[in-house]
Amino acid sequence: MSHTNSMTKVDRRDAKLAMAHIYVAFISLLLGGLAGLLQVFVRSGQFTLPAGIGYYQVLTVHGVLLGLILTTFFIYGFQIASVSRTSGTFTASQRRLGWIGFWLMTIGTAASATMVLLNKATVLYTFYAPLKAHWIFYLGLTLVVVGSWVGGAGQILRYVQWRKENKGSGQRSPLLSFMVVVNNLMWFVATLGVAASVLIQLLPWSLGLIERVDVALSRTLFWYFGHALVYFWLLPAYMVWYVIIPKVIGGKIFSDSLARLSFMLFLLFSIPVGIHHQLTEPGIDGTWKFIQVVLTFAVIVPSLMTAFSMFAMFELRGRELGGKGLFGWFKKLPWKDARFFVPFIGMVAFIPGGAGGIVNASYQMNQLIHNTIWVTGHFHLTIATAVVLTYFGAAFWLIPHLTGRTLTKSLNNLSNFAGILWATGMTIMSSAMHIAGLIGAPRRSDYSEYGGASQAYDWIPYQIAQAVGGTILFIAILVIMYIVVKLAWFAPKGEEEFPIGDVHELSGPTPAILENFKVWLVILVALILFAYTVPIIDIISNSPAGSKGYQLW
Ligand code: HAS
Ligand code: CU
Repeated sequence: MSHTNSMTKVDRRDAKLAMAHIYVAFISLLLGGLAGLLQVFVRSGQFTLPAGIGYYQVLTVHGVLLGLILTTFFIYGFQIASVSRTSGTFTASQRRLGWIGFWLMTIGTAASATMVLLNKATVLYTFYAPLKAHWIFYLGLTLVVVGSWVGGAGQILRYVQWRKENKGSGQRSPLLSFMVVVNNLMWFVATLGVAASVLIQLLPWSLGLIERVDVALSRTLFWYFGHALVYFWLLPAYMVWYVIIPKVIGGKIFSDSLARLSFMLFLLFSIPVGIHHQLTEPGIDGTWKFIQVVLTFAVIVPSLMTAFSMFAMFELRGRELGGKGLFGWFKKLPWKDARFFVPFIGMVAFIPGGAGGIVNASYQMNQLIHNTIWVTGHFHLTIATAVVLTYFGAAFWLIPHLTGRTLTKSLNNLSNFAGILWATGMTIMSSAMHIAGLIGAPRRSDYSEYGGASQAYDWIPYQIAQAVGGTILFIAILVIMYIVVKLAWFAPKGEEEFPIGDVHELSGPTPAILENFKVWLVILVALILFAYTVPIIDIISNSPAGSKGYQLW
C-alpha cells in the first residue's frame, strides 16, 4: 500500500475544516456531560433541579448533545482528516461542500438546542410522535441532516476522484477512505427514514398544517434510521481499531479483505433491523418482528469478525515481540501508549456491551429489559464507552496532528488516567443500571417513590451507585477537556503522526467485488424492501386516526 507512506503532512485547509467539527464535538461533550451529571443527581433522590428546570428537559439536552451532536461532528472531523490523509487533499469544491455542511449542521444544532433550552422541545433524543416539539426544533434537526449529506458528499467525491485517478492501476482503494464511504452511504440511506418522518409528519404537524400523525409510522421511520445510527457511531471506532491501532502497536492489519467484508456486511444489515427496537409494540406483526430479529443476528457477525481480527492482530504482534505461551503476547502490547490503551478499554467494554445487545435482540428476552434502565446500561457500554473512548483515544493524536502540535509524555499519561477514570465510573454506573433494570427500574424516568411501592425502594441503592459512577465520569470529562484544550492551543509545536497500518503479508489479495458498491447497494435495497414493505403497509392501512400530540412538560 504505497499511498500510506506519502502524504504524512496534512493540508492546512483540510485540517481547519476537520478541527471546526472537532471543536463543536467537544463543546457538546462538556455541556452534555453536565446534563448527565444533573440527571444522576436527580435520580439519587437527594437533589432537585433549580429554577423550574425539568428532568426531561435535561435528559433531552443530554441525549441530543451526546448522542446526536458530539457523535456526528466528531465523526465528520475524523472522516475528513482520514480521507484527506489516505486519498489526498480535498479540491476546493470538495472542501466547500465540507464547509457548507459544517455550517448547516452548526446552525441547525444551535436552532434545535435553543428550543430545548426554552423548554419548547422536551421530546428526548428520539423525538418521535406523539410528543410534539416546536417546529424550529424539527427544522434545526433537518438542517443537521441535510448538512451531513452535503458534507458527506464532499468526502465521497474525494474518494471517487482517487478511484478515477488510479483506474487500471490494479490497486485497491485506500482502506480508511473506503470505510468512510461505506459509513456515509449507510448514513444516507438511513437518514431517508428520519427525513421522511420529519418532512411528511412532524414538521407539518408542529406547524399546524395537519392535525394528526400516525404514531406507529413515526416510530417505525425513526427506528429504520435509529438502529443504523448506532452503527454510524460504531464504524468510525472500527476504523480506528482496524487501521490505526495496528500501526500504533507496531503491528499489521490482520486482513484487508476481512475488514472490507465486515464493513459491507454492516452496510447490508444495519438498516433492515430497526424493528428490534419495537418488539413490544402493537401494530407490527410477530412474523415481521421475528424476521428482523433474525436479520439483527446477522448484523452481529461483522462484530464477531472484528473481535476475531483484533485478537489475531494483537497476538501476531505480541508474539513478534517475543511473547511466549498461550497469553504471553498480551503483556507485550504497548500499555503505556494512550493511543492504544484508551481505545483498548473501549474494546473490552464492547464485550459485555455487545453481549447485552444480543440479550436485547433475543425477541422474548426483550420483554424483560425493554424500557428498563438496563437499556441505558447497554448503550452506556456501547456508545458511551466502546465508541467514545475510541474517539478520545483518536482525538489525542488527531488534534495535535491537525494543529501542528504534539502529544507530550505528560499529556499521554494524563490521557491514560482519564481512560481509567472513565472505566471506573462507567463500570459502577452501568453495572448498577443493568441490575436495577433487571429488577424493573424504568429508564427515562424522573425520581419517584411510586407511591411507596416496595419494589421502588429496591432500586434506590442502585440509583445512588449511578450517581457515584456518573460523578466519576464527569470528572473524567473535565480531565479530557483539559487535555483537548492543551492539544489544540498549548502543547509544544511539532509533528504528530496520523498512524495508518500496513496490511499483513499473510493477508491475500482483496477480491475486487468488495469494492463494487453497486452490487452491495442493490442487495441493501432488496433487503430493506423485504424487511419493511409489509410492516409499513400494515401500519398505514390499519392504524387508528393518529395523535394530535402531547406536551407533557
Ligand atoms: Fe444496541 C438498544 C441490540 C450494539 C446503542 N442500543 C440500544 C440503544 C442504543 C444502542 C443507544 O435488539 C437505545 C435506543 C433507545 O434509546 O431506545 N445493540 C444490539 C445488538 C448489538 C448492539 C444486537 N447498540 C449497539 C452499539 C451501539 C448500541 C454498537 C452504539 C454504538 N440495542 C439492541 C436492541 C436494543 C438496543 C435490541 C433495543 C432494546 C429495547 O428494548 O429498547 C450488536 O451490534 C452487538 C454486537 C457486538 C458484539 C461484541 C464484539 C466485541 C468486540 C470487542 C473485541 C474485544 C477485544 C479486546 C479484541 C458481539 C468487537 C480483547 C481484550 C480482552 C482483555 C478480552
Ligand atoms: Cu438497534
